[in-house]
Amino acid sequence: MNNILDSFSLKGKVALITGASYGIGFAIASAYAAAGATIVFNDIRQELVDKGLASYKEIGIDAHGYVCDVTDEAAVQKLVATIEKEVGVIDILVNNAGIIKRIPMCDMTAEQFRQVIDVDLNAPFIVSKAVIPGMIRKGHGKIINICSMMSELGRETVSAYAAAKGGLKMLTRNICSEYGEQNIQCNGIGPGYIATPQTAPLRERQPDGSRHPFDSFIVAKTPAARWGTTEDLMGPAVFLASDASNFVNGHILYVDGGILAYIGKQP
Ligand code: NAP
Ligand code: GCO
Repeated sequence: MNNILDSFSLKGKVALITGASYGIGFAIASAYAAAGATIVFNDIRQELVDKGLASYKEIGIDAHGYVCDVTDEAAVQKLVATIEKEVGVIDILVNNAGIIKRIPMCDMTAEQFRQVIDVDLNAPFIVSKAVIPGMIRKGHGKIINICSMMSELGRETVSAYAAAKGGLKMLTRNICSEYGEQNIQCNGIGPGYIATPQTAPLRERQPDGSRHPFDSFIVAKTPAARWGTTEDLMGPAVFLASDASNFVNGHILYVDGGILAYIGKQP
């Protein structure tokens, strides 16, 4: 048996991580680079791509960055063709780009609902559809969809986000079903509550200096009694992108500190 750690190597692989100028995508891309992959990322604005390129350079990663709105199918098709020409055929896709709107459902407009569905569910379909033909030509591929606690649970004010992330769980299972025979593994990562810009409003200190009630709530709901960090996601993401997971397909790997298993600490 060769060294089992070799099966976690991403050496020689091209990885596209969407929306990865910062946050969870940036952490996953950094982990992939450390495992040997060539990093490609996109973001919606040039200044964000430039910021991301500088951040990657700061940690010694020579990433390839492109401006692309993942909800724009023509732009995504063009992006993938450009990547294949300039970098190489994509071996690993992480559908990470995402937004959330925290609005009570009856106050949310249909347009606002559609915007969230567009980025968090339609876009993973669009990008996966653009990338899969290259993976089939190569004879292998890894697609990792960034799901959520809201792929399993609802909560007030996140109806669109929960609908999208629930749908993304089933899109993950369907890509597994449809392309498993072409040696494409499609899995999801379901992060718990992670300290990033997206959750900053849920953690900000109150005017009296006390913790945000939601901050205390999540700590009580998490056996690890803490928020997750983007670093907590790195190992699971490398596993799902590597040969070590070649017989793992259609699975949502929850990296949540145990939230889904726990009724929560008695107040
Ligand atoms: P974040 O800090 O808000 O970063 C999201 C990234 O996606 C940003 O770079 C954003 O760019 C980009 N993006 C948004 N819309 C885009 C579009 N149409 N085209 C291209 N890029 C776009 O979020 P995060 O916390 O890192 O979360 C990343 C993913 O993990 C999301 O799918 C999120 O739903 C999921 N997630 C997060 C948590 C958590 O607790 N943080 C937990 C579970 C799942 P802009 O800055 O221009 O918007
Ligand atoms: C919220 C949070 C969550 C996290 C994440 C949990 O408002 O409840 O933003 O949705 O982002 O998805 O897994």
